[in-house]
Amino acid sequence: MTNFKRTTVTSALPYANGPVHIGHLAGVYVPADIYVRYLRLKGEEVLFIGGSDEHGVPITIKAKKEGVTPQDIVDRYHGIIKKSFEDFGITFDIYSRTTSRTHRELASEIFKTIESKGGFIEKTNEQYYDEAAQQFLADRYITGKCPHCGNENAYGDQCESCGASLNPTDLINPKSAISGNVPVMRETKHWYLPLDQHEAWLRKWILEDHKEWKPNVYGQCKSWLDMGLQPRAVSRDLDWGIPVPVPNAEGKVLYVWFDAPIGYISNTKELCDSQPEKYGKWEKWWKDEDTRLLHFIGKDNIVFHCIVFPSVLKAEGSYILPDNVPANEFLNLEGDKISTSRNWAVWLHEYLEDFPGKQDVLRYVLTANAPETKDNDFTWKDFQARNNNELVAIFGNFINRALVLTQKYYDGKVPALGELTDYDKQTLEEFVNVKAEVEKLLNNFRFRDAQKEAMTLARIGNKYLADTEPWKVAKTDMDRVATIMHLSLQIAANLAIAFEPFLPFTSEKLRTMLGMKAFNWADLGKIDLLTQGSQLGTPELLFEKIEDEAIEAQVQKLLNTKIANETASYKATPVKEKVAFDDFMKMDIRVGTVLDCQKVPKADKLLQFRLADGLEERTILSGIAAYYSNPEELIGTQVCFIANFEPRKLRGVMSEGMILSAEDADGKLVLIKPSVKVTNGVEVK
Ligand code: B3M
Ligand code: ZN
Repeated sequence: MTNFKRTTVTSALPYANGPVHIGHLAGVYVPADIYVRYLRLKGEEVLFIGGSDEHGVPITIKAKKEGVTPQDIVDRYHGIIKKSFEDFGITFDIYSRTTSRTHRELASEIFKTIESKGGFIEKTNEQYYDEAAQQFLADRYITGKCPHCGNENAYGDQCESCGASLNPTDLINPKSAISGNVPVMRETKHWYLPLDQHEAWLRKWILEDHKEWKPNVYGQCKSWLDMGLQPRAVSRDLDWGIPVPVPNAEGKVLYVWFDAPIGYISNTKELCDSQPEKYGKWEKWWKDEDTRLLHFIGKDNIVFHCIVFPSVLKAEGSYILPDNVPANEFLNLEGDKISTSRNWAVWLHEYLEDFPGKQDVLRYVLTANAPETKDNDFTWKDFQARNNNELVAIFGNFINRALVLTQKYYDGKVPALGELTDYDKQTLEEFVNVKAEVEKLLNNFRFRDAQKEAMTLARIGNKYLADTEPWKVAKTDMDRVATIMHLSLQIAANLAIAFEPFLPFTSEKLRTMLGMKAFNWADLGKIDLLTQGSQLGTPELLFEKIEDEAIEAQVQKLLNTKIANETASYKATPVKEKVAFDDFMKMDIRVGTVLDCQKVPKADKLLQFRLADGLEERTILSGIAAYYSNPEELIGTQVCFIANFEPRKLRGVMSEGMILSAEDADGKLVLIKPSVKVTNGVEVK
């Protein structure tokens, strides 16, 4: 859409069953916030809608685990999440929740409208029911054996061991997670949105009319559409959610993915109803053809925002459809998928405890590494490098020099602009292009490149000072210094504007330090932002170096998480009966070097070792062949063995001892080796 009057920006409503982490910020909230700040700076009419998604099964499961109510859970996390967003400068116009009355009413109303227009089909089918608990079981509430990998604790929707997505009826020996009983099949009725009936217009709308959508979004939609759409149930048998608002629907609630996106609308309504003079009627943000609707989401939500929700809106009949859905891929953490259940994450509230005041550093790094076109990795090393080499060494260094030199030579007053040299003109030319480039990138939701481009302003400034060397010129030509400092300060003022969307806290500090009043996007690129003679504030460092220790502490924290996870998933066997010291000393354990190692013919478990044992050589057979597919590779390594083990004949070969290995949690055997090379034949004590 090119001619629009206003923009409604939504960002995915996070589930209120845990705090938010860097993956959320990088994928959804920082890009949405950058975009909204940019539009506001341009003076456009824009609304930024957020909120918590407070229904759904994961919340009831968490509540059950903790022995509290679902309401307790969502109250707790709604507060934590809201605060994290505020702390990171995510400027929602409203951050509300899907348990609000406005939302319950609006979601019910939309359901009823669609229902009255015949937009749903009702179907009865059989589902698992727990007779003891007297309730139907959500997929997550049924566990059993995975038909693919044999994992005994697979869920009715997915096996977390092999990743297979499942139906509850696929499980072998299904059990109710509530009572532990074997569930029975019982008939139940549900409302379905017949997506198959929407397929034709969706195909045209997305595949023909929205070819400009990001390739990852367009591609996912296309593959869904090409597979053919099926009716989707929009109700569930559950006691947490919005009751299905029609007669004969006892015990049924709206499916969380039906009500959650409507939360965008309800939150808009809540805002507009409370401040009509400021925001106008809510309908103008959702029903006016001149309004452009944008959904910022992560890639796992694409189908719901591009196919399901638009079909709901279309079936209702009075709403606009999204103009674009700039979804991102995923951010990984130190090479591993971020996971709430495995605590593999950098939590926003914890980050701020460890790096107080450094919101912008994280915003910067997450944008510089944004998973815009493919999954990306966050590492603490990269975080440190970007802070130290880019924010400190380029941005911060330039600003600091510009301000400190102005302080030194001109008492902190903006000096007069004299005649421009060719080099000045050349610098200004480079600098003027930046605005158009940043804009073009922002308009195409390419935040990562946009920030990089904005950063060239700082590079230009830094280079300008390094090349013109005002501290040397000051010895001979103060008029020239005035011009250099004047231009540098104008570049600094431009940085405050260009970075407002990306690094709002820094931009604000810089604005104050430069004594600038409010500014807008149209000012970007100008070199008369500061007037001659105006007084600057006190120079302060914008960024500070992050030391190795701080980074090592973060890496260590993650390592501890890994160890804790491994310990939690492995139950060590009980310790055996005590042995006396003398008994232990009877064991003669020594170190030897592998001289040769081969598979024993016709014995698929055994490896035959030839060891240098410090005295002569000996042969030992060991049942570890399954774990070392290239036995030759063991030649030259040192192992530990029991030297006085009664020799025994295996497969016709005399085995003189026993090689020690550890049995890992998954049953795999690994050889025990000394941590550094030692002399063959030394004892292990
Ligand atoms: N709560 C899933 C998520 O947090 C879901 C998004 C709803 S957007 C309307 O990723
Ligand atoms: Zn499995």
